[in-house]
Amino acid sequence: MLVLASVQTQRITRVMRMIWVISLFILITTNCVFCAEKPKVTRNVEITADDEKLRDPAGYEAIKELHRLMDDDQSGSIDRFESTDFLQEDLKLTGNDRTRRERAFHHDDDSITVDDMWESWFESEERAWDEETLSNWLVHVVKLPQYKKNFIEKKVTGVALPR
Ligand SMILES: [Ca+2]
Repeated sequence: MLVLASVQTQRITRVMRMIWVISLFILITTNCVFCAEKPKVTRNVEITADDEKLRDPAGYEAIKELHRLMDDDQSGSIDRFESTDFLQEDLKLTGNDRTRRERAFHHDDDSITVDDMWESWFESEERAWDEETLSNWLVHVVKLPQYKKNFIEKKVTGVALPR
């Protein structure tokens, strides 16, 4: 009687194991077939200026420092008087060139905060410059061709400009 029960238990265990293996096989093959038919999903993730502060902390700190240099009274924003002063005294710009840059800097905003500056920089074409575009600017606009080789070797792109 005991032997019969033992044989029956072994049979049940074998059947259970077989059911488990078949279930596992079906699960794996079903998933594989499902995966093979599923197109690869590409997610379009939009990076905001706020996100980029965390991704490029050195760039954000550099913009903060530039803002601090222009914000003479350290009020937290650059007014038109401060930007004019910066363009005239520090950059030695006068006439139409100064007026054009002042308009481009302020647009309709009389007081530019750090985040305003950061957002402008984040959205600028220059920030997206690749190594070649940046080195061309260095040679033809800044007139420092002697540094082109260093910039290319260090793979400097537009993102690094304010640093
Ligand atoms: Ca100020």
